[in-house]
Order: sequence, then C-alpha cells, then structure tokens
Amino acid sequence: MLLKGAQLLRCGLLSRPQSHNFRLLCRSLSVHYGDAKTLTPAVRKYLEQCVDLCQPDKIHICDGTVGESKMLQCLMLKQGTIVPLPKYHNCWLARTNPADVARVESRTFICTERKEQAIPVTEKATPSALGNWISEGDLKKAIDERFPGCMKGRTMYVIPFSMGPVGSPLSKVGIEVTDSPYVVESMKVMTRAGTQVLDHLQAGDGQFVKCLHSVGTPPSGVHAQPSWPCDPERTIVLHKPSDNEIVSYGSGYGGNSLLGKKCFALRIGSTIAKREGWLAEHMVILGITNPKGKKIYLTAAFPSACGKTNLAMMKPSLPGYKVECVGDDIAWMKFDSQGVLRAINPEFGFFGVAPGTSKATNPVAMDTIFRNTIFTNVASTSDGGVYWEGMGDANVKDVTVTDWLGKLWSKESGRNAAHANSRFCTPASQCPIIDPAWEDPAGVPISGMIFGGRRPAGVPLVFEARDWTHGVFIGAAMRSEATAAAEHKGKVIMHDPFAMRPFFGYNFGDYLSHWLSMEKRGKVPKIFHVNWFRKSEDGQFLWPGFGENSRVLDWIFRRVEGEKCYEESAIGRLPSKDSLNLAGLDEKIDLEQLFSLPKDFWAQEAREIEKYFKEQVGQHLPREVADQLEVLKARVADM
Ligand code: GTP
Ligand code: SPV
Ligand code: MN
Repeated sequence: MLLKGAQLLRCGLLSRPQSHNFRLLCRSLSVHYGDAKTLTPAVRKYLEQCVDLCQPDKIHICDGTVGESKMLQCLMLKQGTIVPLPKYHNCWLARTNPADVARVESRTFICTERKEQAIPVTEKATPSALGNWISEGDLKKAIDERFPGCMKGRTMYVIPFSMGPVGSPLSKVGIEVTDSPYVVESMKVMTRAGTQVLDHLQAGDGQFVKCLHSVGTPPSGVHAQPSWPCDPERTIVLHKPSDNEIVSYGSGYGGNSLLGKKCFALRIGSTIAKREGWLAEHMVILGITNPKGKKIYLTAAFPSACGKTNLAMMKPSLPGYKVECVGDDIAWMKFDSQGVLRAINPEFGFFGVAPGTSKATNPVAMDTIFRNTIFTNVASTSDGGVYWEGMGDANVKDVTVTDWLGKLWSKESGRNAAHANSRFCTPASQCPIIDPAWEDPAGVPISGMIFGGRRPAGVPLVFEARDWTHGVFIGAAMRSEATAAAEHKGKVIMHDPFAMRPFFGYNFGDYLSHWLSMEKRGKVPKIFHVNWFRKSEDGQFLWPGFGENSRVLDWIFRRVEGEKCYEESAIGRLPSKDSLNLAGLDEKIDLEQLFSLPKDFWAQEAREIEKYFKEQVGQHLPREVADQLEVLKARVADM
C-alpha cells in the first residue's frame, strides 16, 4: 500500500509528540510504501529516532512481497546498481565500489561500559587481536560525525526480519533501517523478512534488535561510483550489546550491511546467548545419514572462506552416505528440557564465496544458485551469465568475459575475473539437499562439533578431543591462513579461536568460561578438528577435499557411535591404522605425511598458543584452558 505523508499521520506514526525536526521532516516526506499501522509503538519510536537523525526523503516499510522486489529491482537497474543475468531466472549482478569489497574488521567495534566487558584487557594486547572496544562517548561521537542527514535525497527502508523460523522459541527479531535497496533485497534472501515479522512482534513480547545502516555520503558529497554509493574512508560498524543495538555506516557489502548476519546473529547474538545460557556460533549445521540409514547432525566452525558452505552442501564420495544441509554459516544452539543440544540456522539464505564453486567441487551449490540470486563482484559473460575463477573453462568458451571491475577480461590478462571475495546470495530453500528439518522450530539435535582451518603444515587431516574441556582448548587454539573475506593481506597464519575472532560480542575469556559451563547444562557433543588444506613440500594439497571429506565424516560418525577406531597421540585421538575408509579413492594418498605430527612444529605451535594466550587473553584465560596448554606442552615434550 502506498501512503502519502498525511495518511501516515492518520495511521498514528506521528500521533505522539515528536521532536521538532521529525515533524518538519515528515511533513515534507512525499511517498511512503507500506503500512505504518503494522508497527508496534517501540518500532515506531525507534524509527522516529532514525528519521530524526538520518533525514531521509521517504520511508518504505518492507512487506517482503515479490511485487516489492520487482519494484526495487527496477529502481536498482535504473541506478545501475545491478544488471540482469538473462541466462538465468531472476538473477542479478552487482558490481561494488572497488573500495567496498569485504568486511572491515579494523573498523568494527563493541561498545560496553567497561573495556574488559568487550575484550580481554592485558598489558601487551594493544591493539587487541580479539576485537575492538569503543566507549559510549566515542560511539556517540562516531554517530554524530557520520549520520546527521546521511539519508538526504534517499529512501529509508525499514526491514522487519526474523533470525530463525518466525515464532520459534530459539528465534529473535530485528528491525533493519537502511538506505540501500541492495541491502533490502539481500536481507529478503538471507532472513525471513516482511509483514509476518511485524505481525509476530505485535502478538509477542515485542522485543527486537535495532539495526541502523547507511551507505553514507563522503564529506565531499560526491560518490566515486554513483551506482554503489558508500563512504569507505569513514566506514564503521558499531555494536551496543546492552541495548541490543547495531549501527553501521559507509559500506554496502556483506557482513558490514546485511546486519542480521555477523552483527546480529554472532556479535549481539553471542551476548544474548551468554545471558540466556546458549551458544551463537560461526558454524554450519549438517545432517549425515550412514549406509545403515542412521542419521546424526554435526556442526562445524571454520574461519571465513575456509570451507563451511562446501561442507554443508557436500556430495559424499563414499557410497551409501547422504549429507543434508541445515545451514552454511551460523548456528544457534540451546539445550532442550531433556538436556539435548538443539541447533537452528538463524538464516534463510546463503551468502557464499563464488570462486572455487564448480560442478566438480560443489555441484549442490551449482544446482542452487542459478535462480533468484544476487551475485556480487563476479565476472559476467556476453551470453548473460556469470564467471569466476575455478568455475570451469567451459563457461568462457565462445563468449567474452567482463571482469568484476567492468573491464573486458581474458585468461591472458593476468588478473582475476572475479574478486576473491565475490559472493552469491541465494535462497536456502532452493538447495536440493536442504534438510527436511531445517525450519523445525525446535532445532535439530547435535551429536558432534568440528573445528578446522587452513593449515598448510603440521596439522593432521582429523583428530578428536579427549573430552569437552580439551575440545574447548582446541577451539581456543585454532589458527588459520588469512583469506579475502576481510581486509587482511597475504597468507599469514592468524589465530582464529572458534572461527569467531572477528565476531565475538564480549570478552573472549568469558566466552571460554561460558563454553566450559555447557558441560553442566546438558549432554555435550564430541569435538573434532579437521584440516583439508595440508600441503606437501612442493605446495600441492595432500588431501583431495570436497566430496572426499565424507571419508573423514564417516570416521567422525563412527566415533560418535562409540567405535574404538582411534589411537591416542600428543594432540588428541587420531584414526587408528586403516580406520579411515579410503576404498575406491583414485588418488594415491600419502597418509604418512597427512597424519604426521612433526615434534618441532608442535613445540613451536604450543609456544605460539602460549604467547597468544598470555598476550591476548591474560588473566581472563580460564584455569581449565591454561591447564590444557600445559598438558599439550608435556605431551609434545614426550613425543
Ligand atoms: P564464509 O562464507 O566466508 O564464512 O566461507 P566458508 O567457510 O563457507 O567457505 P567456502 O565453503 O565458501 O569455501 C571457501 C573456499 O575454499 C572456496 O574457494 C572453496 O572452493 C574452498 N574449499 C572449500 N572446501 C575445500 C576443500 O575441502 N579443499 C580445498 N582444497 N578447498 C576447499
Ligand atoms: C564471512 O566473512 O564469514 C562471511 C561473509 O560469511 S560476510 O557476510 O561478509 O561476513
Ligand atoms: Mn561466514
């Protein structure tokens, strides 16, 4: 329903006394979309504050309909933000400003009263590698320097969204206010967004997470690329857990702008989870059925661009196995009244890494993404399709390719056609192996958790924690090669505990205590560590990965079932001789190298972990985790 300003007044949005500014503004607002009557008083109040601050020309309350999407697609086409991809059904390509291509970890802040509520405070850790703290005063200042009038000339979109199935006891509601139609359309794919969420707010407790986003306007008032407005020099992403509030400025990209994802589901989510006694984690959720027909669910935490989507959609090479996908990035997990840990995927779509996705590596993703999908920063082909590195040569035969920057491209050009962090944004419901229980409001029961990362050296294909506390230590000690998902340069090995380093909403030491406490709350799953990325001395992967990872899942499945297919080692339980099923694998696998535990490497690894704990976590490190490090050191010394 289209509303004029006067109608909006009658609907009650302005029925209470407003600030002078707001009244003035609303009188000048011309066209509105949506129904203001559907807003709860608390949502109205929040909206008033946002309008007052950002001074948009129009307000659009998103209903989540197809008609609304068509309208916004037309608008973005006109503005040049997206181009159609006629080779597929309802697919679009967005090319961003080249200065706005990934999450910005260095400009992401958590605001708490005291610094140690947000990050570990130690003598050495400045700046902290476990997040950035901002004071309330500096947060206000950052907002005041950027937001007043930032939506002048633009429409303010109001997106009501639910993280998790609407009405599930594990779900939470958010209201994202944004001036980007690209964000609206992406949020409609990634979350359950629209009128049904406002109805649920009206009927329920009315609680919601406040998410304010603007692509911003540079101080000069000029956007370098009008089709992708942004203000990269002043980009900032702010979180205030005590108010369940997120404020993001300057970037239209991924985790910086789709605020349901990392900002809400992980940073604010982890603080809510701590308060309420559950876990919000950077984890895939998958169901796996063995040849006997028994099914279990596993979660897996790998850092950004380290294989979660690929694992969640795996096509097992081992005969008789079936993998089904519940989620590819985030898990919210809580013990039920029986003490069973149950997980929901709070998301509704996949925001997946495009490069490397092919019929050979991830056929399930390839069957998912060529309908109703927004691609960002991939290359396009002259027949109306898309292209990226690792997609397969057949896709560039007999066509010309335009790279993500809009320039003609050829293999000889020596550049990448697609940006390394280019993505597809696609509805989860289109995944051919989506799990039948993926929308079950009760969640799915979790039997095992997997940690992992990109470790070119030293770390074996798979090992198992001796117990829960050892597993928490393994999570805390995770390291991985940097990827293009954030602004880090080069292939440096970074600490990335629990794959959550960029996503903690509160002090990592307290997070560890919270994880340790889970054992007292219910039946905890077994914990494993995997590494698909170990390389030989000549730089080749020692393990074929992708569908062949089912061989590792098979071993994990058997361990969850209690089979004694392991032997103890210094770092945990390794598959016993011949217990990893390699039947039918064409490739010759150098198991010796793949599972070797070089003593020098592990002594050095233990020193690195010790240094990191000391410098970055300090006195916030729980005793139990410090003890586990001593056990590792002693065991490595005895190797
Ligand atoms: P985010 O969405 O950033 O959280 O990433 P993700 O963890 O979901 O990573 P994703 O599955 O998209 O994989 C990232 C890259 O790693 C892609 O280019 C994949 O092709 C590659 N990759 C995934 N699994 C494997 C594997 O088993 N072996 C190898 N060699 N590469 C893999
Ligand atoms: C990640 O970086 O882990 C992602 C992509 O999943 S983003 O949504 O940009 O955070
Ligand atoms: Mn991710």
